[in-house]
Amino acid sequence: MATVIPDKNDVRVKALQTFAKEFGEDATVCVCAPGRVNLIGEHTDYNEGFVLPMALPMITVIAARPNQSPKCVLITMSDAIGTISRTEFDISNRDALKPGEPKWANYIKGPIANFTCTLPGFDAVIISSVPVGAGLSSSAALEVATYTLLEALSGCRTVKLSDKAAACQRAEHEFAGVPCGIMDQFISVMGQEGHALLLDCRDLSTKLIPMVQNDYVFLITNSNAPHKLSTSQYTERRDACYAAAKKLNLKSLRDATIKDLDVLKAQKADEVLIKRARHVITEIIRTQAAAQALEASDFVKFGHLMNESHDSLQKDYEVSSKELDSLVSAAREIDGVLGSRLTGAGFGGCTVTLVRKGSVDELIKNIKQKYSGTPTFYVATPGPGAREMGINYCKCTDELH
Ligand code: NG1
Repeated sequence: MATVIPDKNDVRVKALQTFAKEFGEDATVCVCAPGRVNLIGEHTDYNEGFVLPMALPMITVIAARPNQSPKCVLITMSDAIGTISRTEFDISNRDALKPGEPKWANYIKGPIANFTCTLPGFDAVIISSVPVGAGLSSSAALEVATYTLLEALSGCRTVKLSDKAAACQRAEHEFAGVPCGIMDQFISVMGQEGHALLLDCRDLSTKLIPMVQNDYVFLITNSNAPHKLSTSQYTERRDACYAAAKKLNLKSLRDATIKDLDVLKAQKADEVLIKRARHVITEIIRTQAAAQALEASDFVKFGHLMNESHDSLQKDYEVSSKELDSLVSAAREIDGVLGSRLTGAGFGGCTVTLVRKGSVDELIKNIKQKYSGTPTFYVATPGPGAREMGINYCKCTDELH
């Protein structure tokens, strides 16, 4: 059986209740932002290519209240162990904000430093149902939830949603030290219930693709294997792409075609560089084809493209791991599975599998038998992007409703 994703209202009520308990008064604002799963289009966002993610029903919720001080007082509760962590910092001079300890607070400091309107000091409680370090964008969910909170507290709402995503991406670059593309923050801001989103990372144009009722679902499998060396390996991959584009005299690999691989070979470019470029060039083509297949409900084609994507990430981009490969091969053994691939940066984290609804239990059983670790499973349904939530809840009992 797949893990039951915590109900969004339960996460909201828990954040509001924890706020009242810890700060002795009620929160006046409550916001949330979702994690995401990328269906196809991996390591293409920082190459100005296409990506096809969807927002998840797993969310990060922040309950808050202005505190008439220049301070930001933050409390986060880790769902897994139920422990509370608290920190505070001064926001009267936001230019002076710097990343530091605890690390989780950097994902809040970053958006604060990148927010341009006047802000009051505030108390806040953060609770999340997005698994951390699983390639489901828990960091983007926290950055975008924070930015949404700042908009609500200041009344200064960003007109262009892509500007909001870009500010949160800058926060990730500057305060988490990860030179990521725009995908995670963008889908966390722009996700729409019942839809995947084709995003052109060059001009940030989008196309919503309805996930109509059908016989198939996307199953996310968390390997629960830690990311190893992911930031340095990520930077290395990104730099190889930039170097390949430079050799081809192109602004980015988005402008490259398959024929350019021969140009690189003729230039006697490093074999590794050619492999990295081949992944990106073919993945951009695959992602556009996959979006068309999804629109046409051609799931067989979509699954085939997912398989090709994984194989390219494994052999050419070399970001898979033995855990991810083992999950993918166990999935592909099942009859009702149309395609399976790693999702996110790789080096650990999750896979995503397109499977007939009636075969989900058999798929989970087979993975549990073949995989040496302890995986967790989620059926992914597309949820909405960041938003304000209500602050009312029943206070008649301490229990959740
Ligand atoms: P995850 O899997 O969330 O670490 C990373 C990047 C994305 C994108 C994908 C690969 C971060 C925060 N995000 O995602 O921008 O490049 O890898 O497609 O590093």
